Amino acid sequence: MADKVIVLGSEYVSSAVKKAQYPKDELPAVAFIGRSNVGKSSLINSLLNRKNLARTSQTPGKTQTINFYKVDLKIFRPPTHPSGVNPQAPALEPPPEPVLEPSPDPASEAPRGTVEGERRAFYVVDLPGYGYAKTSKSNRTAWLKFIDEYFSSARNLLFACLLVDIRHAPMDSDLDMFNRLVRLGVPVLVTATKADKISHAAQERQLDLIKQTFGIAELDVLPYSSTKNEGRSDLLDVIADCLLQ
Ligand SMILES: Nc1nc2c(ncn2[C@@H]2O[C@H](COP(=O)(O)OP(=O)(O)OP(=O)(O)O)[C@@H](O)[C@H]2O)c(=O)[nH]1
Ligand SMILES: [Mg+2]
Repeated sequence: MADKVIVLGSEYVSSAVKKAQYPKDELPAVAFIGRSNVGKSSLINSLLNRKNLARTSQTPGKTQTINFYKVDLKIFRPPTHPSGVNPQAPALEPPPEPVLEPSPDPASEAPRGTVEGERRAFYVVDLPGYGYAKTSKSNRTAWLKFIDEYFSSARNLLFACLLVDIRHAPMDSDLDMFNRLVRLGVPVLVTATKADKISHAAQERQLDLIKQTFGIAELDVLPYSSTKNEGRSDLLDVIADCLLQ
């Protein structure tokens, strides 16, 4: 389990409309997928502590290409006892995370004290949304082919973050996408966006409804607010744990 995760930097790398345009290196990746306008690009900006790295819009269908962002993390683990057990050692405090805008100078991030962080790089992949009402049927078919191509050929994909709006039950298109990912063997983390738009009590109710609709009682659904950065450290922890495995 990661103790603290710091985003050292992030940069746009490339956009793709076909496989030949995907980055050629072997870096691990986390892909973000969900209905148009659900908040994928906003969540990516929040996660990476950037205002405008991924382009957001009130008009659905903003993201039309597969966009790759390279991210550098520093991951701090709790100190482990040489015997392998982890006794109640006094906690070594990792440094607080600074506000990064734009990407900070990594040198200024050097941890203080004796805690050594591990650096890991990975891709954040912003995928175009589905369920956009104004899209034609042929566009939809092309979109599905495009997305299937990505998920069936993506190498080193850690997991897909499937975003649903916390205010609504997942729709058929969300269930289709979930099942598609499961069939392709892609691990899925369901994330409920725009959590700031409802009260904490309503969030609990909606999280239950989302689990029920996906039909998996033990499904972990992570609430997220991009405007308040809520859920950010949980999501960074999940990514860091996958990267360290
Ligand atoms: N209040 C609130 N608004 C949000 C949040 N996340 C996104 N929004 C708003 O929802 C709208 C859509 O956000 P985007 O991040 O562009 O959504 P997207 O899923 O990338 O959309 P497409 O690229 O069109 O598929 C924008 O107006 C955002 O400001 C959130 O956590 N809280
Ligand atoms: Mg987008």
